[in-house]
Amino acid sequence: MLPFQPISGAASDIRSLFTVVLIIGAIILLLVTVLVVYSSIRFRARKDEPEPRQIFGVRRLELFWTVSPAVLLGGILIYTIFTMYRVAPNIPVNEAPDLMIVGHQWWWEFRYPKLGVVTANELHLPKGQKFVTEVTSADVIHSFWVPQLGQKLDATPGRPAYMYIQADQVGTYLGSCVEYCGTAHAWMRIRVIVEEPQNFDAWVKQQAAIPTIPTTGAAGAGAKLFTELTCAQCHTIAGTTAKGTVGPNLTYVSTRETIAAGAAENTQANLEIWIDNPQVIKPGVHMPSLGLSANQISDLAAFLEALK
Ligand code: HEC
Ligand SMILES: [Cu+2]
Repeated sequence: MLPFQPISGAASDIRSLFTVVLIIGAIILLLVTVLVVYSSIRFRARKDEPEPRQIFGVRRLELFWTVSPAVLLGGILIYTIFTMYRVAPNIPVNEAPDLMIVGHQWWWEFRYPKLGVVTANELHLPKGQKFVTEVTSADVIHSFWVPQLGQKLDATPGRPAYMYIQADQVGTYLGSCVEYCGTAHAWMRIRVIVEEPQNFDAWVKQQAAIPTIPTTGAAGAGAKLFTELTCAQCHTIAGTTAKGTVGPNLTYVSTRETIAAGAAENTQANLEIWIDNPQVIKPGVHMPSLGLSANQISDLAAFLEALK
């Protein structure tokens, strides 16, 4: 189970707290169950037996079952508070964020302001580096949670929240929006790709560069269509006149494994289905179907495919 396979200090602290509370809870449940079963058999009413002696209160016992839960809960409280400080330490106000996460209906925008990279739905992180992260929303309340990374944080419009994100193990980890935010909430997935620092640097270098925009063939025709049609009103592609910010930045869309926040694999066929009618892949989605011809669709898909 994912929460039991932490890839960060914060996630393992959460796991330890959870495990301790779970074990204590299980022991108490067992104890109470055994006592209830034992008492109901041992002290059951038997035929022809007179009414047993009535007992009204035993001070020692009452003291025991009042004080011991109080002590136990007090201990758990202290342990929880310490864990909270370790998992979510205060971030100095003058620390500028390394990463800005913006929730949108129904996708995630990831900005790296210090690196000049903007991407969507797939978060790249260098192994072992601590990122000051700002989480906010462009519309309604969302919530960012990747169980193996640790802390969950709400994305609230107009009220940025902050946390540290650090991943200590290379690999791909999944998360999702965990605050119901409308029709396609279930398809607001997060894919975290943790890489060795040098691979992350190479990714940044590639993502921050202006792509070569094709001018010939199907891809060239697609590039022209993209800026002429309303696509450009909602999407940004560096190196073109497309500067929209309603939808995900598509500058290097082909380097992503999935499209539409995990709703489909990123293949040419799926891109074509998506451009034709996004509702087929992700019902409710805020991207219109433009009623394009098959040729226009395949040119656009060829263009987007070329962006890598
Ligand atoms: C009214 C705004 C709007 C217009 C116009 C628009 N899109 Fe989108 N597009 C969006 C939104 C919003 C999303 C994110 C949908 C989601 O995942 O929930 C999106 C997602 C996408 C994606 C998937 C990106 C990813 O990383 O998951 C592609 C590809 C795409 N659009 C291509 C196009 C093309 C090509 C056109 C023009 C034919 C176009 N869009 C027109 C709003 C728009
Ligand atoms: Cu949601």
